[in-house]
Amino acid sequence: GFLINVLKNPLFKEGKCSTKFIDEHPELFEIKKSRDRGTKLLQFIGNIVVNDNKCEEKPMFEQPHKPNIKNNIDKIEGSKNLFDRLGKESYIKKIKNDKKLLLTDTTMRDAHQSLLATRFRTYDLLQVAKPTNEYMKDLFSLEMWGGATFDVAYRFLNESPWIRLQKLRKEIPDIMFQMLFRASNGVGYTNYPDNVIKEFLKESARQGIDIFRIFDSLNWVENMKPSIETALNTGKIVEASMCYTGDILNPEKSKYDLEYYVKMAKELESLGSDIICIKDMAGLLKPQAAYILIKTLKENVKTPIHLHTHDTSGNGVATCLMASQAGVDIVDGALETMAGLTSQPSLNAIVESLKFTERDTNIDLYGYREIGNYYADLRKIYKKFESGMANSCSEIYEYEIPGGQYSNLKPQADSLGLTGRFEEVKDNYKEANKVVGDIIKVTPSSKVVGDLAIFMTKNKLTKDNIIKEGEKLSFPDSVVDYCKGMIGQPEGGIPKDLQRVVLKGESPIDVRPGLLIPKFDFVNEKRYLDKKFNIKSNIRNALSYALYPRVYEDYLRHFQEYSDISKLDSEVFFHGLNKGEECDVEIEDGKVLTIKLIGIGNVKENGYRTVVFELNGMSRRIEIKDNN
Ligand code: 3PY
Ligand code: ZN
Repeated sequence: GFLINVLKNPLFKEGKCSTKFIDEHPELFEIKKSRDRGTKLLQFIGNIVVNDNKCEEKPMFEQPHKPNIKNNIDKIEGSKNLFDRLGKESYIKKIKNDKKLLLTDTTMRDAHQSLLATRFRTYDLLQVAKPTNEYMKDLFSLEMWGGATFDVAYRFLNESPWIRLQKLRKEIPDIMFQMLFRASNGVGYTNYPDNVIKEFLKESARQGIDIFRIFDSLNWVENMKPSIETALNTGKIVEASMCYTGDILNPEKSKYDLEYYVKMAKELESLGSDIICIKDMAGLLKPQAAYILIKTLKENVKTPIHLHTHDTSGNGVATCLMASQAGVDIVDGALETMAGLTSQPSLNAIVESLKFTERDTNIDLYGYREIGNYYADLRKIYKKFESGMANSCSEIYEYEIPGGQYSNLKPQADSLGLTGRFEEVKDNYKEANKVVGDIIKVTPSSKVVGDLAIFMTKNKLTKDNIIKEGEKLSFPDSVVDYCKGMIGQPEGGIPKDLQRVVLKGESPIDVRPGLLIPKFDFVNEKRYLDKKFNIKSNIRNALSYALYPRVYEDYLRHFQEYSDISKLDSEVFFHGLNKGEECDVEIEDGKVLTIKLIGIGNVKENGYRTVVFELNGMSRRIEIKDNN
């Protein structure tokens, strides 16, 4: 195509073509470029058709509901406009004085992280970004970034989380954006160099994050300090978090009692945190406990309090309502079609419950339902990522497994040869928690307990024999890291006898790991990426590489091989095409490729199949290796 276009070009025919010809006519390159992109997309789709669908019919889906936009939407000021207009201090004061309960919607982050293995693609979030901006202006914030979304975007969706942030920011200018940040673990699973953590926070603020929810997986405040300080320096809102575990009502669970949380909240306040968050990642905060905890915190700290919980037990809405009664300032919920089970409690239910009370949110649910209907349809396309959990589960109080991990632990156990032994793994999770010293369990400390539980199940270890039997065994990496002090220091310290059998002579650290990890060399690492991938890296490329070197290189390679697949709609992205079916792909503004699957050939001797497509009406044959 490219050559033919050049040859057919009248200037070329007249012999006026020199090497300059192409310089002056970049559109010819455009044709080549888009043809290349077309071929790459056909490769990508062909691969799904042959290898994922095994040449069989895929299910068909309806177009997700398009939210209806009324033209008489109340013109209220969005939280971001308000924050920008008032400045931080007055804005925080206003939150405190507000009678109404404020809400954060987690649909774009924790809800799909908890229900659909974090798989929502930017493409789908953008489809409802404008209605979200119009209808959900009265929210305190949208939690839409951070946590596992950063990793999953690159690793499984082959798209850039930075571009997600930029695009959503453009479409949703009026509502504050909130992210979840794992302090020195960033948006990863391990301690990173201090300079990576700092640059990450600064760049996230520049790209549009307004609120940083910062937690440490062991509630070790020392490990949170650099993040809190850097985030405060960006001028954005900092929500330092206390992860909730145990049960303040249960006298037998005395390690994490009311006093523990009050002390921690005061410490976080003294570090300058604008808001204190109670991060109940496993949904362990029972309604009455929420009332007592919030009432007591309100008597002891001046900052607003933001509650995050999960609905795993089915008590989520009740917990939010009791918290509201005790004076909590903000709670998290998810749109009802993405709420419940291991996700957040239903925002719609909370709004309805508070109508005609003194904490009435004054939210008109019409638009929320319109957007919710979109997600209900969308969720069908993502069905293969549902955990299969069909009902709420009050046994979570016993196991203390965080929402995201709960739905993941079974497949993880299955994949490690423990199919049918999930009950044992769960019991061992409880025992493993005792072995490591009854710790806070949230990414990444929850992995330590989960890995140890699986290890105990496989090796028939119990709490009572693990120290003796453990002498001969090498423990999972996460457990070794924990014992070394590389995840930080838990309340009460790491049990000494465990440390001894796990480390086998190696000495642990007791300082903040960030003090020992060498700085990341941004200049050199950028140079490396530029050379290897023929790109021009900016700070965001470098940060992604710093956090996930292997995953990020794989992403760049995938991009080179298949081009920008974030432009495909999710039905095609996850399920490919059926014979005779076509799709449009807008590869850039106004430039649309129409792709139609015509037929799939038999496997040839070389193991390949010829897949025939039409690309903008022209027949194209693509060779796809059949891996089945
Ligand atoms: C995360 O760290 O991703 C979490 O959601 C923890 O609860
Ligand atoms: Zn959560």
